[in-house]
Amino acid sequence: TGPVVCFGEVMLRFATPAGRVIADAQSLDLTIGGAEANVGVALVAMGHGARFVSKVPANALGDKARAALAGAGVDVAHFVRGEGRMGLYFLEVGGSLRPSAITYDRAGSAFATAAPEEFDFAAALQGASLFHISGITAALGPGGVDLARAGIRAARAAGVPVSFDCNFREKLWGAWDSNPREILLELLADATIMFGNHRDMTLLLQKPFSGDGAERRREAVEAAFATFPNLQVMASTARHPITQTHHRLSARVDLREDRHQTAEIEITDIIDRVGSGDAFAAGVLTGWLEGGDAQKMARLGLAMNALKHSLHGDWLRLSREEVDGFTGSSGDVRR
Ligand code: KDG
Repeated sequence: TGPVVCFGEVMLRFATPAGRVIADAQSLDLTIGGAEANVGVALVAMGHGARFVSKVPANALGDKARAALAGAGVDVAHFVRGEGRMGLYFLEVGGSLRPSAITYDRAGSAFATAAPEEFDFAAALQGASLFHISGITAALGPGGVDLARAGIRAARAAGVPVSFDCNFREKLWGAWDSNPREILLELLADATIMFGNHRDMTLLLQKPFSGDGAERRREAVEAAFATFPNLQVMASTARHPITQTHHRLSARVDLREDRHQTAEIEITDIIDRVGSGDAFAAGVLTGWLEGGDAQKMARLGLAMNALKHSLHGDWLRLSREEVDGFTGSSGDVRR
């Protein structure tokens, strides 16, 4: 199979040491994030090709992000280097008593201010098996919406299926006069694979879909298939926090003619859950690329989602053996 083309903003991530608020931190751990980049890195770890299309500033920060992705095995030939600043995000690491918190410092980034014509989507999409994008790009502002539209249009023109992770980011949509529902409905019309949790579905379909209860999830899936005629795969996770560092997780993948809902698994001693949704997406896409059924996609997604909670940083770079071992060869995820 050809590479998955991931399109989005790559960011520098600065995390406080555990037990320190930003106000008191004297050092910050620097790693690389950005939802679509995270998906690319995890796909490569699972043995698939990923090509990342993005724009970074022509300076040491942009070069660092590009080099880190290249070091993880992602094809960065379609990175654009140019005007603008690097997008940053700061993670105040929580713990058993306090949630983690993200502060963005990304307005006016090289990516967010890029024009669609700066990207050679047609070249990047050559031989690709999938185009992966998320709602974060559109949430960046009207320019981001244009970028998302251009990428999806190019994928359609090239006959490459689109994977879309809704990835609702309230802080980003709330920073401008946006209509996320209208925009996401438009972008999702061309999606073959969709990732959407209960919050995304509530926004899109204007009905409350709480994560609880198989019945509600089934309704949300039915509504998604009815609303988006091109949709073939709908994937979601449900998370039930017990404490800040102990959650129960399950995954559900629906195809038009097949579905699988995993059992709930316990995630304890959570080290870092940022990027777990991206790891889930990469797991589902791995199953899809390998021609797997709903069960394989859901099990790989859940295993990678779960394993990401044990790792610092946004990225899941584990061996395929470890992920497959966690998934088990029959039944549901082994604990
Ligand atoms: O999914 C992880 C992302 O939230 C993180 O990398 C930052 O891309 C990011 C965003 O916009 O939230």
